[in-house]
This record gives sequence, structure tokens and C-alpha cells, in this order.
Amino acid sequence: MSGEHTPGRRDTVSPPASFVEQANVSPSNSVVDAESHAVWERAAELLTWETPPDQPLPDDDTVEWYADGTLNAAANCLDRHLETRKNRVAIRWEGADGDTRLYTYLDLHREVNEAAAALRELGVETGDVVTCYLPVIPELVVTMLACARIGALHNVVFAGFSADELATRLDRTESGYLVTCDGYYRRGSAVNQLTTADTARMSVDHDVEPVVVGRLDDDAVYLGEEHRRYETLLDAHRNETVEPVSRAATDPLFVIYTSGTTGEPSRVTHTTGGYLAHVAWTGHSVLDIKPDDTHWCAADVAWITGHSYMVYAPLALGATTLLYEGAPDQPEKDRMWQLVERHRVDTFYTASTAVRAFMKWGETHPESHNLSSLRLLGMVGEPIDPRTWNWHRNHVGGGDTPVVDTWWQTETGGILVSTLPGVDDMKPGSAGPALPGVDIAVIDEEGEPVAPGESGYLAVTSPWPGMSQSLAAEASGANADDWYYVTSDRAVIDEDGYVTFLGREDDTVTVGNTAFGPATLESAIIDVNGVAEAAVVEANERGGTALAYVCTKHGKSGDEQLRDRIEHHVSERLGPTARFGAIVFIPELPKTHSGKIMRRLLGAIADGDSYGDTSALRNPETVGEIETVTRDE
Ligand code: 6R9
Repeated sequence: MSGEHTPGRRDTVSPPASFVEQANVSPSNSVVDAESHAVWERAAELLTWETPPDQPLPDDDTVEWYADGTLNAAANCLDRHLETRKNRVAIRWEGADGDTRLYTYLDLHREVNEAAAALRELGVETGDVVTCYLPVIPELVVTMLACARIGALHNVVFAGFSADELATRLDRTESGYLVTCDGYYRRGSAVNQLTTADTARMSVDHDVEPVVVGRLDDDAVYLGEEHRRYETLLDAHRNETVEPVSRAATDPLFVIYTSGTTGEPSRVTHTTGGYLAHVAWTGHSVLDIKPDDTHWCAADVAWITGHSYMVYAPLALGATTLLYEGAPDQPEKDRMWQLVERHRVDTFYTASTAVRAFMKWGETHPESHNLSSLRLLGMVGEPIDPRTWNWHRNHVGGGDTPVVDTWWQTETGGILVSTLPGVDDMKPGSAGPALPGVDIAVIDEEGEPVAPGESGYLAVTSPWPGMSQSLAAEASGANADDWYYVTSDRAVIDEDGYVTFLGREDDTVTVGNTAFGPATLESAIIDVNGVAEAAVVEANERGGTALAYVCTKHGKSGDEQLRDRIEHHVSERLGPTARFGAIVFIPELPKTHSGKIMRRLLGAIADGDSYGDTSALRNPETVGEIETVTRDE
């Protein structure tokens, strides 16, 4: 892994005093320099426990977070807020078709109780897995919390996944219940969801009981006899209450599959106490969510980011969560800013690749709206280059809003690496240090820490509350001093402990004799004026050269001049070995539902290989054009 040209010194930007003054965590907060134990104690204090845990971790080597604590996640997101904020808005929902709905905490509490009673009527018991195959509509959140209330595990499957994908997830989780809908709107047209759901249901070996939300049509006309209507089921339980089931902190809360951007999706199970404490704490300390805020995490609920920061963190903290079902450019490219303005969004969290798309569409869109309500901007999902970081801060954040670049994974449950916006200086392009209470190192192939400035793999070197059940089990079986979790992310750590991510190990591009993280090459390309997005992949069939896919600022095709400027700038920044076999201009990069660039697909197109599973792709319509222009290069 030697020889990589790593990013140089970064400019630092301090958080404005006006932000620090009001921040949930500011420099005077004792947690900032506290021992890990004290930080995770503080995290647990954000929750309401039936039995408060004695300490974060037991004295022996077992890794069981808040082991002797008991609680219910739905009661933490709903019941405990009723006394002081029953009439505050819990969910503001904007549908893809322009519909809007508001749920107060009282409304949400009522519907979750009814749904919990309905699930019980169907036979759902504590520990059963309920699969949800729904777009971003309030019923999805209701079903998740209803499951949590009765101690059932939800298994949310992205609404755009194929019948095969759904069947695999029903099968592997042995899930006997499926909550879906008749259909939904995507980019202005109605999608029939029920037929896909039924196809999946028929192809698994066990019985799956279907519950159907009428999303397109209240009467859901084409329901068969076997389908149970969500609305009818709830009607039969009007105003019923269901006691929240007491759960041990270590009991599972839900299952979720990793995104499968690079490989086979794998199943991850999160715990009730550790997970909820971790996401509530990071929502509070990193995203600075306050009970009176409208927090908008613009993502799909089906992604771990949606679970943690659209549902559990904002609701546990008693804030308003804005849910948006539609596409960011429908009907127009200013849709996001229209929503920020209309709902006076305080904290805005989104995929870094989405921000690059906003930059591509141009600053006139955000600038035509009043975005002064925004207090904090957060990004997640892929490395962010300094140019996009600055664009976001200037054109969306009004020039002085703190920006947090948050690193984490499905397996980690919540954020682990980020600046604390009220405490730390920001370095555009670098995610930041490990959060208080989190220990990390950048290590080499042998597991030895590398020197600052050298690249390696990011490892998390001690347990954290949001860790998945299997990571906790693995850590429990190991000697505490020996255990560490190696992520597949390549990174560089600087003298201040700030981490810059280079991209995933499987996406590494070797040019000449130098292995580059894709982020290093892409960031250099995006630096060039007129470029908005880029993805670099290795093309084995083209003599192992690297192919750069580039989107220009307004989606127009690039010319020879731009090609020359890119080549020139990249070799100037990264040295003469950083050369591309070809620079291919395309209107859009292929991205998954969680906003990740599907580099694996671009590599397959470049090599003429089979594409493998692409049902996680959000914009499959772009593939044909990418094939054509690649062939012509
Ligand atoms: C939350 C989420 C995890 C992978 C992770 C890394 C990439 C996430 C990042 C980032 C650089 C950031 N990633 N945040 N890379 N900077 N701020 O995305 O979970 O879907 O499991 O993906 O995403 O490669 O390993 P998940």
C-alpha cells in the first residue's frame, strides 16, 4: 500500500461563536475530554430506562452494553414525550405527489399503539421478524415503532428492490409478516408494489402474512382475499393501547442488510439499549438536534442512515423529523430548498453524493430560497472533496454554518468519526477525529498502526454502544486489549487525529505502481472548474488503466479543453503516474438508493463484464448511455 499520494495539509475552519454558544456540546462540556466510560454513561442518560444500567460495560471482558438495563425503544421515542410535548409535531411528511401530513407525538403514539395491537392480532410475538417493504411514508415509521413496542424485530427492505431481493430477505430472516402497500409514486408515475411483493411472497418456502397500506388508493381496489388492509386492521383496534414490552438493553431491536454496493449484502442486527443510546447521543452531540428543531435527514428510511437519523435519534430526542418521499429534482431542481424554506429546517443531513448533485445543478437553486433557518449541515456515505464541502457551506449554509462530515457504517449503528460542531475546528475534505469515547487507528496489513500521513485501513480499536450484535459477540470472545474492528475503508490520519477517507479497499485503483483510493483521484478531478462529479475505476480489459467518469456542472458533455485541464490538474496534484486511460463524460453517475456511487458497475461496464446484482441502483435508466459512451472511448 506504499506510495500513495495522500492529501496534504488542510485549511481549518472554526465553528462560529454564535453556534458554539448554543451547541448541545461545547468546549466547556465535561464530556469533551472524558474517559470513554463517562461519555457512554452520559449517552445512556439521554434515555428513559425501566431499569437504569449500573454502568456502560460489565467489569469482566464481556462486551454487553448497559447489560443490566431494561427499556423499550418505542416508549423512548413516544410515551416519554407525552407529558411535556404531546401536541408537538413528531413527523412532517411530504409525499412524492405533493400530499402532506403532520403527526403530533400524540397522533403517532395512538397510531403506533393501534398498529402494535394489529400486529399482535396477526400473531406477531416478541422476537418475530416483521418485514417492511414500503416507501418513505409515515406508515413505515409507525410499523417500525409498533414492532419495537412489542419487541418484534423490523426488517426494512428498500421499496425499489426487486422481488428476488425481497424474497432473499424474507427467506434469510424467516420473516412470517410483510407490511407493504398497493403502490407508490416514483418520478411522477405510479409503481405497482403489491405485485412485486406477492411474487416475492410466493417464492419463499414459508407462509408470509401480507398487510397492505393503501398508498395510491384508500380502498386499495386490487387486494386479494389473503391481503389484510392496514387501515382496516387499525380501525379494528381504535384507541387501544399496548403496554410497551420491557426489553433487555442487549435484546435485538431490528435487522438490516448492508447496502451491497460492493459485495454480497450481509445481515446486521442492532441491540435495543446500545444502539438507541448511541444514535440519541450522536444526534445530540454531532447533529446538535434540539427538541424544538425540525431535523431533516434526506435519505431513505431503508438505509441505516434513515433508521438512525430519520427515525430513532430525532424521535428519541423529541424533535420533529421531516420525511420526504420524493426525488430531489422533482418537480424541479430546487425541490430540496423549497422544503427547507417551507418547513424552516434547522439541521439538514444528507448523502455527500447528493450534495455533489446539488452542486452540479447550480447555486441558483438554493439561492432562490430563504435557507436562513439552517443551523447545521451534515454529510454521510462517501468521502467528500473540499470543493463540494465549501460549495455546500457557502451556497446552502450561508457561508458560516458548521458542516459535519460523519463517518460510520451499517455495522457501527451510528456515527463514530466526525467533528463535534460546537467544539472542533473543521477541515474541509477530512471527516474529523474519532468522537469522544471512540478509539480508532489507521493500520497496515499486519495490523500495526501507520504513521500520521501514511495510508492504511481504518480500525476501531475498542467497543462502542452502537456496535452490531455480532461485533459485540466477537469482542466478547476476545481479550479486550487485542480486539479491534478493521473496516474496509482506506484512510489517512493526520497529526491532529483527523481522518481523511480514501475510499473502500475493493474500489482501490492502481495506476502505474501506485495504489490510489478512488477519493484521492476523484477529489482532484472535482477540483477542476466545470466538473461536478467523478468516479474512477480500474479497467482491467484496457491494460489495467484507470477510467475516469466525469459529470460536468450542468450535465453537459465536456470538451477537449476540459479533458486537458483535468489531465493537467490531476498530474500536477498527484504526480505523473496519476494518468487515466480515458476520461468519459456522462450525464449522471450510477448511484444506489443510499446515494453511493456504484463503482463496481462502472468497472463492469468498462471491462464488458456481467453487471451482477444492480437492483440497489436508483437510476438504472442511465446505464444504457454509460455503455454507449464507454464503448466509443
Ligand atoms: C452510514 C453508511 C458504509 C460505508 C463506509 C464508507 C462509506 C460512510 C462516510 C464514508 C467517507 C464518510 N462512508 N460515511 N466514507 N466519509 N463520511 O453509509 O453506512 O451504507 O453501511 O456504508 O460508507 O466506505 O464503510 P453504509
